[in-house]
Amino acid sequence: METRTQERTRIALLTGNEAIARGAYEAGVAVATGYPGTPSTEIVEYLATLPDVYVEWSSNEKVALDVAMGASMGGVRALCTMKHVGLNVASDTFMVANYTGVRGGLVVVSADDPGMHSSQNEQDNRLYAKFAGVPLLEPSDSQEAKTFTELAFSLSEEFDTPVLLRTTTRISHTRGVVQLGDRQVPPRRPFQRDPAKYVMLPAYARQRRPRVLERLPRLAEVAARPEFLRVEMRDPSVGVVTAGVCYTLVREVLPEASVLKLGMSYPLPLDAIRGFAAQVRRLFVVEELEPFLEEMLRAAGLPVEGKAYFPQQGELTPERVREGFARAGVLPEPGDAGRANLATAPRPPVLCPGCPHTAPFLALQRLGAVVCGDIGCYTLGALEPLRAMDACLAMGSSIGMATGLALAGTAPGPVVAVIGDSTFLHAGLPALVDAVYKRAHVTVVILDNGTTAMTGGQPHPATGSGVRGEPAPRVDLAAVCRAMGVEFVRVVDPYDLGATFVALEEAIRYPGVSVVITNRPCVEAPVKVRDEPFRVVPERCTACQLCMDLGCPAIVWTDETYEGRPKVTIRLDACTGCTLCAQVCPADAIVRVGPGWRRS
Ligand SMILES: Cc1ncc(C[n+]2csc(CCOP(=O)(O)OP(=O)(O)O)c2C)c(N)n1
Repeated sequence: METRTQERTRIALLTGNEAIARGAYEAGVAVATGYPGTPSTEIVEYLATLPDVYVEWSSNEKVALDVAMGASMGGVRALCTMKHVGLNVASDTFMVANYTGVRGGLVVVSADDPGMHSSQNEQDNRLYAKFAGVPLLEPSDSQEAKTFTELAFSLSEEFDTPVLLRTTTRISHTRGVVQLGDRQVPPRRPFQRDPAKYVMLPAYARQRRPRVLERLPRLAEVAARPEFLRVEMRDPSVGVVTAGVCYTLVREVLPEASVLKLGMSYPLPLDAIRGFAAQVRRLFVVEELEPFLEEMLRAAGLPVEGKAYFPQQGELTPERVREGFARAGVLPEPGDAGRANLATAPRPPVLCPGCPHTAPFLALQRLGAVVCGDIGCYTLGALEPLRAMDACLAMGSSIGMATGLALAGTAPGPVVAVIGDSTFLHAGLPALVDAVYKRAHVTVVILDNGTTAMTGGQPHPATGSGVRGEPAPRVDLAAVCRAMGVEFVRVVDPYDLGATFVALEEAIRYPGVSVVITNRPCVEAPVKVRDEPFRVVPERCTACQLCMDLGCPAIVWTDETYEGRPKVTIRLDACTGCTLCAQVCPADAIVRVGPGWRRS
């Protein structure tokens, strides 16, 4: 028996992401894969701090799911994590893995982002569970995040199916108390040849499809088990069916209401819900994004109310839930006093001081390029003052879009694709092959900052290190481009503005696919880059404001003027000493701070 002290240490404050990692660890997961993406990233990062688990950042989500699927076929438990849009990339595998089923338990985590805090859309991945016919678990707090992850592995093996565990930003990033347990590794089931199960030829796939359909009613019975379903009967005048983070919102806003909380939101425990509905006078569904539960309940003949009162776009908050119930006549209209004052100073995102992405955008703007961008820190190049991006869709889309735009022949300037190193390896490679094959007249700029900066600095196949910081084989981006048939490949230091400009100018003139790789480490990761900073000599500054065109947040206006225009100064605490502003200053007014200076 454990002592009290030991018991105390077996409780931890974990975010939902950490709790999922811990749940997988305790369930004996052997292989964990993923591609970074907010709000899912910390699952893999936390697992990498634990022993005895193989953990990898894969080059994209489909590869991550394929690796996890292979491990599952090999009879061990596998976890695969991604943000919601990552499941689009992995969906080709996901929509067949549901047919093949698993051998070792396979849990796919989709961390969704209602409200688009850090995403290009807010798609509701609960729909993927229904689309694929796989069970969908939705934790409401960190403890459930851990428990449901463990249960998901057992369910996966019991029902021979991948399980989709879906969180949203508030669950992923909120800390809660979690009871820890020991790691228990189930016996490894050796790989078994079984082509009828794993080779999805039409003839075999036709045999597997009925299994997807047959298991759903049995899974619906599981959804009614107490570990997943909680019925809280209180005031019978209002009954709310809900799941995930919405459960906590409902409890806060309507503490007296009766609530049916789903842990498994697909397939639904319809009998239990019918029983609940029969006991309440009005039946509501409170859910974020799509009317997923609402439509299924209405199709089951239940008189349910939902999206008529609660918005389909954005995150729900206590205020939005309160307003919805007020519109529905359940709560009084909130007066202004009841409204939270959430006004905060606007802080638009900007590239960091010294960001190596700055110079190529400045050059492309001056060259009049039409820029198809991609997703990463560098997407901020679309904003003032750089304004050097004309389109951006999804990860890896830049090169294909540029090819199409060049084919259209209507662009008012040279067509350029700009893509980060991680994004290039994620989904840029096939598009570059395609551009070469089409003989497209496009320039591809690969912004190689040696990391996946946008999501916090994860390694990728061209960084030379693995998820735990260990040395790893390093893909040579220039060699890859040449091997794909690109004849014009230049590598340039983006801190050298002149060389960057010349390389891009020549690349644009080249009559075919040209690649310019700008190579300079990110100033924040894997180590903070801080060189001696620069200062402005006020008497030399002519307020030409060319340095302001860099959009560097370390350069700020002063009250001093020259011919009526404000002069600038540099915040020494923010300057990284990248030299770009000194390079653009025509008055030589920007100089190193000089001897005697020490960074505090
Ligand atoms: C399909 C998909 N997966 C993951 C993400 C999250 N994400 C956005 S940008 C990015 C990669 C950024 O790295 P890189 O291309 O190297 O550019 P950097 O931020 O370093 O400039 C990731 C992982 C996403 N938006 N879409």
